[in-house]
Amino acid sequence: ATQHLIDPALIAAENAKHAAHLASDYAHLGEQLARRGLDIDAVRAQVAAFGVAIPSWGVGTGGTRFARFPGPGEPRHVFDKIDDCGVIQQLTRATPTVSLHIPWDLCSDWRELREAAAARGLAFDAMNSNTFSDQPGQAHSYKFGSLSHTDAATRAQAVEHNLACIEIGQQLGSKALTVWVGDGSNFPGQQHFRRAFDRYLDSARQIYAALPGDWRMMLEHKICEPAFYSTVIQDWGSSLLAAQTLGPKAQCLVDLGHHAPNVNIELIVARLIAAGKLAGFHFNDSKYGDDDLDAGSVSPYRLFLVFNELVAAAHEGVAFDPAYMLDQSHNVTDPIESLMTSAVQVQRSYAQALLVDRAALDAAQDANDALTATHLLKAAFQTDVTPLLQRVRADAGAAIDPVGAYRASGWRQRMAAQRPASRAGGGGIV
Ligand code: LRH
Ligand code: MN
Ligand code: MN
Repeated sequence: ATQHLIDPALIAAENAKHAAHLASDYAHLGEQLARRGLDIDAVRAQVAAFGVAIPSWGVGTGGTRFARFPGPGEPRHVFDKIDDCGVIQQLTRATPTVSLHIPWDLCSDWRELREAAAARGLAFDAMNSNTFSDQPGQAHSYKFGSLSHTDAATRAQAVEHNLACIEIGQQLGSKALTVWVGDGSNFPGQQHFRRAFDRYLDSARQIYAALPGDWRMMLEHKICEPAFYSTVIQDWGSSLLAAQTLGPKAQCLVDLGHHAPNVNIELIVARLIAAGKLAGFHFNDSKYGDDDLDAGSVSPYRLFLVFNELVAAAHEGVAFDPAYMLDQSHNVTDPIESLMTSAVQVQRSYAQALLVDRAALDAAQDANDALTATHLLKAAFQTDVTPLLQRVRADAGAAIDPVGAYRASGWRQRMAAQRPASRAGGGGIV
């Protein structure tokens, strides 16, 4: 049975305050969409079926290389993190899974964790390995790399860690391993580019060989950081090369913040879909680099354009199954509020993309009518789908206004009293 972390009566009372407005706003939006030949209830059903995974490391305060300012009531361990994720899921019903990071989320009883999560309506998405920071007592340092290290014993240790992550994931019902490595170099000449990539492939092959039959290996690229001159898997080109070399279970994961500013991410998404190699996403937003800001907080149109590619491919019958995850870090907001906001934003972008008139867009593209084509996208993006999202939540027993209900619930204050401040929290650098 589901354990309610937030009193359902409180959610119902909060929702009652908005119910009358929601009914008329939804009816009005339905009328607008009907005029455009769209059935609001059909769109609502698609949005209701959509979910995005919460990163376990997101429920703590992240911090930067310069400082971390812990917030009150931060999770002390993975069970606390699951509670916070459960709150996010209860209030949004848009986040049915959690993505764990090992060893940040190590615990002594995985069965107990799986049961605790299930009781909060949560299952486990991709496992994330960490060979980008050293753990206490570790035999070999990752200072100069992990899967691509020049030293064979260091590479073997990094491979071993990934195998351990797969094993944990199997106990949790996960079906994927996400591998991001910080390997690279800081100075021209420091690293032999081709040899480093070959060593990476050799290590990745060993991980790939240990994947259970129904698992995927998601290769996550990132332009830089911590290596600031060259990175081994720096972009989707290297990622795709690696995924193609490894085999069909290896695919490329797109973290939106892992590109140079102004890179056309939606085009990368289209290319990966066409290659059958789109693993999924880490959603976040950024102004400069891997800023890990809330999804759509800086460039909501870009997020919409990514979803436009996904919806177009699905509409055209392309078979693909991307994993949707958030990956963000919070320095100035309550992590639960930010994660709920991002989940709703991702849902919003998906809903907007469902409103694009595909037949009209095809016709405009074929006729080289650039203005009409771009207006068709804008028409969808500029539609305020808020009532539709609110209705999806209300129908699912979630909060019409998740942040409002969360604040009214006093969850953070309760946790501040129950969870004494500790050094735990964000989990480290993200
Ligand atoms: C790397 C990254 C990757 C890590 C996470 C903590 O910047 O995006 O996904 O696992 O941050
Ligand atoms: Mn990421
Ligand atoms: Mn990142």
